[in-house]
Amino acid sequence: MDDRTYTADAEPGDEVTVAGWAHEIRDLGGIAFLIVRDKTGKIQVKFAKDEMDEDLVETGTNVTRESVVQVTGTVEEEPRAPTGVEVVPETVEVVAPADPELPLDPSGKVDAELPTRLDNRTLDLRRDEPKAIFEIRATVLAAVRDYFRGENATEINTPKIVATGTEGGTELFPITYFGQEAFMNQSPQLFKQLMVGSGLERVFEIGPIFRAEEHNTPRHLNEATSIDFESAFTDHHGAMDVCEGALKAAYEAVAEECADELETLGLADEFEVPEEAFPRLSYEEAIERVNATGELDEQLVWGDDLSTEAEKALGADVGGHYFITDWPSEVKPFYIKDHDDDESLSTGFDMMHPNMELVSGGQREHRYEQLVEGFEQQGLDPESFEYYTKMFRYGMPPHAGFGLGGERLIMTMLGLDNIREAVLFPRDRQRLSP
Ligand code: ATP
Ligand code: AMO
Repeated sequence: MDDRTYTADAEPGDEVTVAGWAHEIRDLGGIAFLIVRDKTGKIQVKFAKDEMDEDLVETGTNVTRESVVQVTGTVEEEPRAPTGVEVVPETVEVVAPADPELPLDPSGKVDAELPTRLDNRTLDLRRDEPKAIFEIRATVLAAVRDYFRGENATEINTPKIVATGTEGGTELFPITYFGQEAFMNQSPQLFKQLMVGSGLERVFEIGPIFRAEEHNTPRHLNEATSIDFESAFTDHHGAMDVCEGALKAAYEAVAEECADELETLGLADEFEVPEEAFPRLSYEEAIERVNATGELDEQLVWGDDLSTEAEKALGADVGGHYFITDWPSEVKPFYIKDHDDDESLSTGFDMMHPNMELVSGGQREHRYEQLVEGFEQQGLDPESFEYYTKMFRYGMPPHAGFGLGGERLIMTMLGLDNIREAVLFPRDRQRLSP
């Protein structure tokens, strides 16, 4: 099967072997068509009943939909065929027959609810739209990886089974590890920081994060893909520059390489690469602006986190991607550095899409004493983080970085209603398999 021809490459006059799925069988009496679908598209196979071997016609027209078939034959021009060409078959082989009853219709003629689609992802991804989402996702990840490499960052992989959490204790998944308490990692945060103090200096990781989220929502997953970046000798401004660059590189790659997929998703006309610099609003400006919209029942006061409603109101007001900088220190984690001239203000930032938060980041506390003090202030036991803090005693440079939610990036880029559309096999409260 290795020398098979993809349907998209079949040219008139070619002798081909095409392999794929029986997408549709149309019997018009004297003539019947089998539509074979593969990764690249579809091709019509023609059975002229009076002119062809009976067994061949029998096999080609009685195959059940979605069976795997392999057809050899000659490609001929045929203006009435959907792609302008068709295969006149010499052999048809049913390689793997499909049950006549399918749990979901890959032709898309019968709609299926998301849970049914997720239960049958293999069949679901035989449809053009879901397939397009994952082709775009792959393009985005490749573009971001290339962008970071262009920024002289080294790709790393850090442990997902860990001894301590970093992003808040209630969101941890506990596991047992040879009789010891352990957790699924919520973020590569501490490991990526440890690596900026190594000879690598500038690192990135694209990998899973695990969060026992309190809410079951259209934008939270219990296993998500985090795009993390961390660099020595930079501050939060430098991290925001790289963050903005990575996001724009992802959009540019999709615009350049995924025209067909965008067309499939009905986005060909509306897809826009963000060109302008993203506004950087301080937290203070952000809450003033939210309050000025008049959209909230209760005015925000200094120290409040932005609720979902507040994020929506501000997003609508700004109208594109933007940063919120200089958050109150108390709402940011221990590893975020405060401003030197005002300890109540942190260097933490978020990058927002008008509909939701995509990124958190900031400059990190690299000074040992202040770091340990920060643990104590947040009620964390510095001793259980000793593997991390002690490296701050051996020359830890100033550094900054961010974490970008991969699925939220795809979701906002493509206007998906549910983040689960951007994951092959989502993990949520109701879903542990497939
Ligand atoms: P963080 O980066 O702060 O850890 P996040 O990205 O998981 O958080 P968001 O998705 O931006 O958080 O959520 C913003 C706010 O909306 C949070 O305060 C969160 O608790 C709240 N929130 C999210 N989903 C719901 C929900 N279904 N019902 C009520 N509040 C929600
Ligand atoms: P934070 O917790 O804000 O920051 O996570 C960073 C980004 O990851 C995405 N994200 C999620 N996406 C889907 N489902 C979830 N449950 C989920 N949780 C997070 C969001 C979010 O903005 N260590 C810091 C990053 C840093 O400072 O470098 C962190 O994890 O898009």
